[in-house]
Amino acid sequence: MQKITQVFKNLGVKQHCESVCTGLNWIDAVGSEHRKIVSPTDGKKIGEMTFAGITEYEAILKRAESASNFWKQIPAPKRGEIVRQYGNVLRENKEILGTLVSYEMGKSLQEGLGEVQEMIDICDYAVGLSRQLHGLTMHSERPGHRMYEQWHPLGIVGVITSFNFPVAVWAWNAMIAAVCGNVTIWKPSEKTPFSALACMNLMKKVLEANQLPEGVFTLINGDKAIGEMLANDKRIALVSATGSTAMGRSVGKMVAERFGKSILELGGNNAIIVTENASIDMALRAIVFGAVGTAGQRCTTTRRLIIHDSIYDTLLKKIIKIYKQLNIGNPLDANNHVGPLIDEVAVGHFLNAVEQLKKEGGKVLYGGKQLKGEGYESGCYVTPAICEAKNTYKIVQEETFAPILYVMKYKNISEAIAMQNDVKQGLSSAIFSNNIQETEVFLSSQGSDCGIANVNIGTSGAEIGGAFGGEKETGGGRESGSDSWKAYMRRQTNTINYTNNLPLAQGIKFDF
Ligand code: UN1
Repeated sequence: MQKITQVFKNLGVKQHCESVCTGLNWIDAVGSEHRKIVSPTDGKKIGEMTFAGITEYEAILKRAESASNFWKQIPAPKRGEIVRQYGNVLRENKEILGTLVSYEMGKSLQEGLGEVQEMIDICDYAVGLSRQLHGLTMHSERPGHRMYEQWHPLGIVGVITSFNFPVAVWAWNAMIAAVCGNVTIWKPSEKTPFSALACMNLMKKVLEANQLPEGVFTLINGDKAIGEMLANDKRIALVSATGSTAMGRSVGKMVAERFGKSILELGGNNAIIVTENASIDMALRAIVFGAVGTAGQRCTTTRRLIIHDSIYDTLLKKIIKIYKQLNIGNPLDANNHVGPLIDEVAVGHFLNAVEQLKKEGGKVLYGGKQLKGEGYESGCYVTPAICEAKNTYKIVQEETFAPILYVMKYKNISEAIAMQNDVKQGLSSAIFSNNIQETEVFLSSQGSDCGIANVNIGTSGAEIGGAFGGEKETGGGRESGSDSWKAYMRRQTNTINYTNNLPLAQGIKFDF
């Protein structure tokens, strides 16, 4: 516990926050709510956080509006310089920020550090991007005319993030949005407000050193009501929301109603296909990390395993053997592989899913229980489950945010791909095979229908350089790398006439 207290101190995070953070200075909270935040790691109180209401929201919006006018006029490479400095601050504080993430959220320290590394990576990416916000030039059909397109900032971007990646997903959005000339207002999960506060405290160092105005990056700790304010607010040009499909459906509707833009990164129901031509040892590592990493609480978690019937029994035996060796416990202890679920409500969902699976005719092959006793006082620890199931079961069709791996058999590759695609979600997918015909079919237009399709790599742990997101009920948005930045800007087509005539396009005659 001593170590955690020191972490808070070093990050400048007060464990009793009575005002709302705006990146640089604080706004006093008027009549707002205090929330007790508890760590799933040990069940102990982390601290108390003030959650913003409409008064603080309006104050923050005003700051963001005036910062937006300033920030969009700063040249993009200079905006990149601010992001570069933030990346360096993160490098210096990787260990302590990773520790706080691990303690507050419950993911293993390795994964907490990995999450901060993901922030550093996106900073590097955004710095380079700040000199590459390219538009195209086109040939005009009219003589003496030039056509090109340019990309302008949107203004204010709202970022709603989930508890499972309490810091990295904000960075994917905020760093790209920043080099694109936008200011951001971040509403983190109400379950992990302290990690968010720590990110903003680190940002404060950069804002102060560069004498930037209030409001370029802001944080508003609050609950659903604040998310709805962002979604309904015409002043917010883009809302990027990560979370459940139910949340995305509601946010998406509100934003669409006012013709705002949205990026939705929602639920996944990701499968790995293991064919008879797979390297089993490689597949094993990917399956186990994909299914139990972050205690099954990644949107990219491996939830379904589709195994060729000729290797089904052998592979399952090996997976169960590894599950038996997994150490479950305090995520800050480097010996443990699996930490807790975020809270006891999540444990309830886990246990209910296992029960429902049994009712539908499925079989629990391993795990599926809540852990009790010494080290498990928070009530949030479970043994990851391996369950024999059919893809058509109602429970298999749903995303349960917990470590449950549904295993099923297939006979031919087209059947396996059809099973992989036969869910509502479309985020991540993978095939393990050394047979090029199988892997190419999987990647073809007849193959996986997901936003991410991997070969001999698991479903989770995507790198920031690619566009991240998925199809169907995953929401269709793309964040992070590739050309995802385009969603954070508005495109303008410019046609310039450098002659003394005014010819009309499409050859239209209009003489008088
Ligand atoms: C998420 O779970 O919302 O691909 C994001 C991964 C991580 C990001 C997951 N890089 O597993």
